[in-house]
Amino acid sequence: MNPPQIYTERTLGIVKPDAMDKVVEIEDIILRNGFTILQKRKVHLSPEQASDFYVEHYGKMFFPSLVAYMSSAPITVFVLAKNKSIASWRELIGPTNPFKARETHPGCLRDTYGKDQTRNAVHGSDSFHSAEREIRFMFHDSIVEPIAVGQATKDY
Ligand code: RTP
Ligand code: MG
Repeated sequence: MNPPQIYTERTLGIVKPDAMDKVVEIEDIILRNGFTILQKRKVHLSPEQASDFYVEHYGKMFFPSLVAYMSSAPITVFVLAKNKSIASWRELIGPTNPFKARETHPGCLRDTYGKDQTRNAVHGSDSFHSAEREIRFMFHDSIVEPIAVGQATKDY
């Protein structure tokens, strides 16, 4: 008889360029909040890859600055697992705008590490569908042998 299989929800977390100097601190917060880190990778996206990743925002006013920012320097991407990880990670990172986050979710990651509306320190998938797409995008859908997107500057 096969052992029962238990699935835990996965999500994609990113430490964005402006918060890369705090990645160790942020990883510690991730673990203290009960997430398991299934995969981790440091990558430097090209502008084309950053555009593809954030394609849902194509045409919006902030799209060019978002793409320039996300391709400006390396980022660290995490596959995180936890019960209801998608909502739980979004709760931990807080609202998009760090100034708003400061008022409504004091102590959230964007309050603590965000600089402004673009440079807001962290990313979190917003649904099951985007989590699976984003994990595939960053890790080529392989849980064992992640394939870096763009220029991998370091493997962990
Ligand atoms: P993310 O996708 O990065 O987790 O952020 P989010 O869901 O909270 O916000 P979203 O609407 O998906 O926006 C994606 C990223 O675009 C930048 N942004 N800039 N008005 C602006 O200047 C503006 N609005 C959004 C942020 O970096 C945001 O996280
Ligand atoms: Mg989003």
